[in-house]
Amino acid sequence: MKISLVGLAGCGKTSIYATTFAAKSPQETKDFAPTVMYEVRRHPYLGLNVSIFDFGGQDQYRESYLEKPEIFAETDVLIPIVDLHDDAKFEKAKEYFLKIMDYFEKSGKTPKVVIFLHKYDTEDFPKDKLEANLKTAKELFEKALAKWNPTIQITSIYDREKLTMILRDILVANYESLQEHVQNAEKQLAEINAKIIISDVSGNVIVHNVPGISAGLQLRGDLRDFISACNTLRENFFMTDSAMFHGESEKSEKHLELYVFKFILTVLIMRGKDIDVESEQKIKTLLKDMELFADLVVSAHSE
Ligand SMILES: Nc1nc2c(ncn2[C@@H]2O[C@H](COP(=O)(O)OP(=O)(O)O)[C@@H](O)[C@H]2O)c(=O)[nH]1
Ligand SMILES: [Mg+2]
Repeated sequence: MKISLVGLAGCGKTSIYATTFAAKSPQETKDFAPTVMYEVRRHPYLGLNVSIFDFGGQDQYRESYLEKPEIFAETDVLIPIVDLHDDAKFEKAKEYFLKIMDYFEKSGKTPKVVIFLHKYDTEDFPKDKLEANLKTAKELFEKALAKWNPTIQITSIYDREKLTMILRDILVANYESLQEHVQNAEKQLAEINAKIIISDVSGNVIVHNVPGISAGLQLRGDLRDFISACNTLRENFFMTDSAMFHGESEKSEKHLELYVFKFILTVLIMRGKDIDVESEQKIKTLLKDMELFADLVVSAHSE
């Protein structure tokens, strides 16, 4: 799967990548150096190889991509990024996006387009100006790219939870019918009286109900290591596709269960000794659904 981030210099491409995929904090992006030419980062997600192309936005590089637009080829999802703090460049950004779309049209294969109206925050920026720019940008870019049925998202690295969920949905949408399971799980998790984290075996969080457990898509290091170790044992010791691990504290006050489904998906449950019957039942339903989810991911891979 190839995701291409495009936009003028300084619009926030590298920051979006860094705060979601690479566990960097929004503050750390402040002194990023401009991306030279383009950078490709590979990131496994649900057993799929995702390549994120970050196209440097300075004038000379933009020119060179447009001269050799083949580097955009095979893009599955194009994310044009608009800097809402810089309305003077809206027109220039529009021209650039249209030139890229022109290439896709000529190549006969257009990607899915998700426009990010980005920097929707008042970090060193006045609120009224921000709202005015949002309105202008929405109309301008929606109209300019209408032909390709874009989805529009309003984003900021300072609302990282939201940005992460938007990217997760883009990644999951690649597998048909998975979206529904993710939404289901989200609903179920809100109703269960236990801490639950659903992630892939590489520690990319898909859904959770534990505040502060992840930095963007990346699960906290200790839990990521635990999952990785269990997954290795599943493979080398149990030699099965799926396995379950159970731990508890000395006086059984706290319980921890890890389920690995189909060498791809994991469900980590942290709960107290006594859990209500209703939650118990909901956990069972959730596990069944996640088992099915894992099957769907595996079959999507073999297609
Ligand atoms: N206020 C605000 N600043 C951002 C946001 N995203 C990126 N930036 C800042 O914009 C500047 C340029 O970001 P960078 O990711 O290097 O832009 P790129 O040239 O498109 O890769 C950095 O100082 C970032 O901290 C955002 O959502 N809100
Ligand atoms: Mg950059």
